[in-house]
Amino acid sequence: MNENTNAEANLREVLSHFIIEGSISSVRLYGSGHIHDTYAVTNGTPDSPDYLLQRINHNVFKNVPLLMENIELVTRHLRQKLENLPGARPDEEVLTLVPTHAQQSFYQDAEGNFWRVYLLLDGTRSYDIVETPQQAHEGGKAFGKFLALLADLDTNQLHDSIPDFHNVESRLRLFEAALQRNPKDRARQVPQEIAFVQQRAEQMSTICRLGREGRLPLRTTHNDTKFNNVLLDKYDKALCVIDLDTVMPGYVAYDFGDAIRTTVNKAAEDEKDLSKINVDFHLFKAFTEGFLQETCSFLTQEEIVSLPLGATLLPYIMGLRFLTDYIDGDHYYKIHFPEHNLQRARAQFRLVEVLEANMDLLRNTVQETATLCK
Ligand code: NDG
Repeated sequence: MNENTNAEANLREVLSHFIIEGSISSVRLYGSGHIHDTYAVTNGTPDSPDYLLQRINHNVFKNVPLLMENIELVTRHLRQKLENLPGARPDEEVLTLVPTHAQQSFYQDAEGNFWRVYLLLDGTRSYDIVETPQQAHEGGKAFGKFLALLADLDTNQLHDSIPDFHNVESRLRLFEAALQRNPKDRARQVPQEIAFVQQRAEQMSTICRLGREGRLPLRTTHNDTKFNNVLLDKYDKALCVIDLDTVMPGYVAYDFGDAIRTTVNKAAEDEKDLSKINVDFHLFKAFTEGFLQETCSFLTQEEIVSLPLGATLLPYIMGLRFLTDYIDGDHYYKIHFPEHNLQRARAQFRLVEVLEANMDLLRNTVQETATLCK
């Protein structure tokens, strides 16, 4: 047996613990995620579904059973809400976990790896780069509706799958600690990036501070609203929000900001040529309109004001996390070449600068859109 057949045999063994219909014809690596190992499982039996198999990264998600409880809770809640919504298609609009024969939502193998299986949604696609305002608008609607449907879920029922995930003050402490350790002696290669982080540390803590003062409510937020976490159908209509691992209590500005980070910039998240990093304001406006259409009935005025702050905060946090991982020796994110995390950090920081330079425009667009839909 060569290595590939061996690997596929292992994956098929893992799949045999789940309630799978039909017979599998292939199992292949899938997607562009930085955290888990994801495989598309193709069914050889007509009219039987395809699946998505994931090996959950338990270095990142330290408590997988609690993580899976969150996902069960959230998918159940979304499904119930959609079942009562005229015209909704719960089977296509919510992820479906496939249980194991022991009726668990995950399987742990002898080596301690955790696995789960979802139904693969046929005929859908996601975009790493947004091409049209219509796509951006649909993405805004999808993430907005996600928040709206979960607005009545008691946040106390959710576990923090990664504590302090978007807490920038905590991220800054981890960064300073990595600088102190400096295990690969990389800190001296990046003085400009370090200065970039430190100059903005205070200002970027605004949302944290407002939250602490009780001026921004904690809600059930997605916390990883990269645009490619929305599945669109063949007409480019948003169907389903995926990657529910980080659904936790958070601030709405986090979801808005992370989605803007990946919607308005037509260059890649790790673009090397920083001159290509730009903000497309048509996409910003279209996303904002879709998002507020679904959320402005329940967002407070202070939350609306916080949205443009989220738009600069999230690329800042991502750049900070990429840079921390680079300094620390690349333990967290999958990298595809040695300086990948540094390149990612630089691209994110460039995006922060472009967004900062256009802050007035972002604020006006958000405010005008909110006024129209109130
Ligand atoms: C991963 C990260 C997310 C980040 C993204 C960058 C986790 C669990 O990569 O935070 O925005 O592309 O760390 N997820 O999805």
